Amino acid sequence: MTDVHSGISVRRHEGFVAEIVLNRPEALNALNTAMAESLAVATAALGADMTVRAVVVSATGTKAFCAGADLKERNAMTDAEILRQRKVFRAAFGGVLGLPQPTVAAVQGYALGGGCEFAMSCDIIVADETAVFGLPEVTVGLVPGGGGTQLALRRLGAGVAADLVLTGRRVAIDEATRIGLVARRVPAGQAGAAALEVASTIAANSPVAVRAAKRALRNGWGVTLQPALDIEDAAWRTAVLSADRREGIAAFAEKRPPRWPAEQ
Ligand code: CO8
Repeated sequence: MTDVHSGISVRRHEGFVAEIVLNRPEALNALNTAMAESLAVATAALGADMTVRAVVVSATGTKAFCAGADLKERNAMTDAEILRQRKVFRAAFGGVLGLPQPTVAAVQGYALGGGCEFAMSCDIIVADETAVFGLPEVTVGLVPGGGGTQLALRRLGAGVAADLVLTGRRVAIDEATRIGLVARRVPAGQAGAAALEVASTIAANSPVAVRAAKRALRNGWGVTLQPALDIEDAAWRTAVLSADRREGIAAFAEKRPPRWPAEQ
């Protein structure tokens, strides 16, 4: 099943996986206001849907995952219009970042500016050998505003983040993998399939445990060790007291695959 919105589509796959597809290949999937509105609406719906256990963010075309904000649209905008657009963009980036389900980006070609920020808003980045990442905002008089400075800082460390954000240079797949931006590198043309496979693996796990684990990973970011361990403890308690834990351990003991209570 596919829902089509302006500039994006949302597909439902077997096994509790949904896929958001950036769908403006003629502009290298550059993000315009209509697409951002669609993303905000789509992510709100997916986030509330308990039948979705993992979300892939992918893009149409081979040349680009997303070339960032639509600079042509912005070129014609007044300052007031850009500030109005900002709210919509924040809702779109915040929508992806805030999904309670694990998210997997499938990157091929350029992931620049907002495109790189979209990828970094996902929990796991799968990229093929054609992938090129970069935060070139300072080269066009901007600062990354889709979470880029803060996500790069947290994902990659202060030194690497400063290098990428302040130079605006592009990073090809070898370096992107080495600095830990890309979790899984796959041959050209296979990012989408590989990301769906990762999402399916996640979606087959305990839904309660996966969501709690994601909360621990996210909420512990940037927190000092002791309070971070308390965040982990809260997630552990959620899982251990759940029907999923009883079923998971019973299935292990009985040497059979688990049937999570939500599926029964
Ligand atoms: N916006 C609009 N159109 C674009 C964009 C873009 N960002 N990027 C590419 N396109 C269009 C081109 O204009 C071209 O269209 P046309 O044929 O009609 O002229 C088509 O896509 C193909 O692009 P190119 O001909 O340029 O293809 P090349 O292979 O020569 O180059 C590049 C590909 C390197 C990706 C090049 O297009 C490029 O540098 N694009 C701009 C990349 C960039 O600077 N992105 C950062 C933008 S700033 C940003 O993203 C801030 C995000 C803030 C988010 C805030 C949230 C709150």
